[in-house]
Amino acid sequence: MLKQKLCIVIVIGILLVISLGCSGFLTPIGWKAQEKKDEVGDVEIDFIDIEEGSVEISHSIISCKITLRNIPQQLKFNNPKVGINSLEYSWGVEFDVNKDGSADYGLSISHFHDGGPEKIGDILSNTQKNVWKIVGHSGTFVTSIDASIEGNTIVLKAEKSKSPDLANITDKSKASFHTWYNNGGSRYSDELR
Ligand SMILES: [Ca+2]
Ligand SMILES: [Ca+2]
Repeated sequence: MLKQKLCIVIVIGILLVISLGCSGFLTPIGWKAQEKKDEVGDVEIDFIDIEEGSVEISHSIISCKITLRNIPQQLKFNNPKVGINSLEYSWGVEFDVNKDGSADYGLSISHFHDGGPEKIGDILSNTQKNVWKIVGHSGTFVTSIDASIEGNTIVLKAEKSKSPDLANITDKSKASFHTWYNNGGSRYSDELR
């Protein structure tokens, strides 16, 4: 009877060691999260005020989260006071991949005044969702991304298989978070580096 109990204890012990050992192996290689917090209330406009940013990058996906003070259900787009083709809204993450202090790629959702009439709508239906390659002050289109909104958090996801360029963005790339709003009279932005 004592031997049986001892056997059970040993078996449970072995199972525990195996399960703890395996959990380490289950973490995907190269999967490291960068998380940063920003001052709250440093920008007047709540949907521009970054509270927190995080990125998770694996060999197959780049996943970014930007938490704002508030995300309204609807916003105004194509404000007549904003110039046509001017950037009206943007929420995004930039990556410095060669660590020279300037960004090389950006994932963002943004809206440029498209010349259409002023309209009210939700952020996701009225924004383009892209990865840009940044050179100097201009960006060239790389590929499109998936975007969703969970509460006050904007989630941006890029599948690395969609462009060979995306392999350059790794868990060693330095991420910074940016927002932008131009109401035609004032420009608001927040930055978390
Ligand atoms: Ca902030
Ligand atoms: Ca750079």
